[in-house]
Amino acid sequence: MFVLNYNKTYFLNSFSKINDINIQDGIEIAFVGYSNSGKSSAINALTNKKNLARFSKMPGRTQLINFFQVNSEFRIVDLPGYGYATAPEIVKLKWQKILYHYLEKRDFLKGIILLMDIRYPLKKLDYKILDLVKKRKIFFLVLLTKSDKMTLSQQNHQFKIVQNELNNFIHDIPVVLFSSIRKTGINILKNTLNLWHNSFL
Ligand SMILES: Nc1nc2c(ncn2[C@@H]2O[C@H](COP(=O)(O)OP(=O)(O)OP(=O)(O)O)[C@@H](O)[C@H]2O)c(=O)[nH]1
Ligand SMILES: [Mg+2]
Repeated sequence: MFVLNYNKTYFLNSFSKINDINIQDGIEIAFVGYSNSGKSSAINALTNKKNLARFSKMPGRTQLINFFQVNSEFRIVDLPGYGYATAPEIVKLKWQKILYHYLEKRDFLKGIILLMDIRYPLKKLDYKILDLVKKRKIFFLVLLTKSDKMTLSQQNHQFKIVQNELNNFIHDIPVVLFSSIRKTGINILKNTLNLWHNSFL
């Protein structure tokens, strides 16, 4: 099996409009989830970089579609979080539209990683992503982030609740307990991306 070297990932480009995206080859995997769910931190942890993807205590930090190149044909994409609570409604809706447009239409998108804060999983807009995954033939993985905020027994309890609920929706969705701080779940994330990448070789 070909193993990707995530440490070599570098920033490629950012776009604020779908039509501006001029990258037209290879495959890409998007990190999706509510604002503050830990997308940028997960990309930093995956790539072993402190600040490749910008993260912040201020929700709504990521405001562009950011592309990172892992190797010549494999990219990861950091998306703006949805549902940033205190953004003006019109800004929220604009970004949701851009996000769904990208997730629905982008041909090079072959996989979605849905990140949910383990304390607040399965909110309204997460279900919209599940709907979209059902419609598109696309790889899918769920990370329950910030697992370090809970005890192990709380984590396992929450894990089962989420897995059961997801199973009602789509069968056999892989769910992973994840923490960027403790690096929990990083190896599963890497192995999953390696498998996805290999399926296109
Ligand atoms: N305890 C803990 N905090 C985390 C973890 N991952 C991220 N955080 C914190 O959560 C906050 C948000 O993280 P980001 O990575 O910026 O979240 P994001 O999903 O990219 O947010 P947007 O760009 O606004 O969509 C930051 O303060 C991070 O330090 C984690 O695994 N554990
Ligand atoms: Mg971000």
